Amino acid sequence: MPRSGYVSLVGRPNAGKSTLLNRIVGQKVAIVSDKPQTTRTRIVGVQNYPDGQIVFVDTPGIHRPLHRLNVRMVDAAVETLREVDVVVLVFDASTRPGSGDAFVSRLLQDVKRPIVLVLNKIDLVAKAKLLPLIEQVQGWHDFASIVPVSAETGDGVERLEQVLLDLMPEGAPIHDLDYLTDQPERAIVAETVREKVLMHTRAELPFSTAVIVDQFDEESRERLLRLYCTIFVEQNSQKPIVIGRGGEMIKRIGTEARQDLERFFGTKVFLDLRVKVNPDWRNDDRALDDLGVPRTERRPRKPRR
Ligand SMILES: Nc1nc2c(ncn2[C@@H]2O[C@H](COP(=O)(O)OP(=O)(O)OP(=O)(O)O)[C@@H](O)[C@H]2O)c(=O)[nH]1
Ligand SMILES: [Mg+2]
Repeated sequence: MPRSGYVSLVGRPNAGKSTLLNRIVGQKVAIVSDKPQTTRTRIVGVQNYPDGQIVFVDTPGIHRPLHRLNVRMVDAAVETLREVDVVVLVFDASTRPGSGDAFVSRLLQDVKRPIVLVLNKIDLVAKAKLLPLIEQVQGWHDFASIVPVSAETGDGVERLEQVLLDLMPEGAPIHDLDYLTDQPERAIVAETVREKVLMHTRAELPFSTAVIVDQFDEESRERLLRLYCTIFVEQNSQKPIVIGRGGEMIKRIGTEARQDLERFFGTKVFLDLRVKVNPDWRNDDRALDDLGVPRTERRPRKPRR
């Protein structure tokens, strides 16, 4: 009998969940950055095997939410815990476990499904440190398995996939064999632009940036795909940073995003970017709806003094 099922990738921001998803499905379906809180919604990526199919669900990093955006993000991650066959907890093995990890472990206490712990970024960890780390994390939970990997180099990832496949229930494939992701083309475009903004900016800007596709021009798609996007920032002072001296930064963001999109769509792309200020969009439910971040009932917590 073939096997098939759902696996969610959860963990702290920056642990490497999206890198792992991309590595497993062999394509870039989720953007990646060295800034925390990169992923803002759930992202599905499907991988087929000779003996089954796994539907992977990448999720936003679990953190203390201070804006409505972040409440929606964390809830999107937590909700998957009840909906999947196996939970993969991704831990950055190059960092020391902290209070955030304790919080995530507590969340997992109520999970009835098997939980596999992935120790990621082992390319950054000295071999001698790995065994003591494994002994330490064993105390967190009764894990179905603990698998060290490097999502970056691919080391250990095939072994992880075999472990997960063995935990999947019997069943026919959930999706057609050529189905890769649930991300609409517009989301791929907006996220690609956002990735380049994240890559080239620092401090608060990565967190206060959002991208919307104003126009996705199908008409001459075979020859030239015309895309028009707006990059939102929260403050007037952030606009010149994204535009850069003499428009240098926005040009760079545009060129890099266009190159990625041409590769993804397999066609020439014209990409028009503009920058607008939208104060406090992270707490504006309408703006969040427009951005496709799913709604939730919870309210953000007060900042800790
Ligand atoms: N050296 C090394 N770096 C890694 C590895 N996996 C991910 N990274 C890097 O870690 C950073 C975060 O990776 P992401 O995949 O965006 O992390 P994430 O868990 O999806 O983060 P959020 O979406 O913010 O929750 C990026 O700079 C990656 O290149 C790894 O195995 N080794
Ligand atoms: Mg991510």
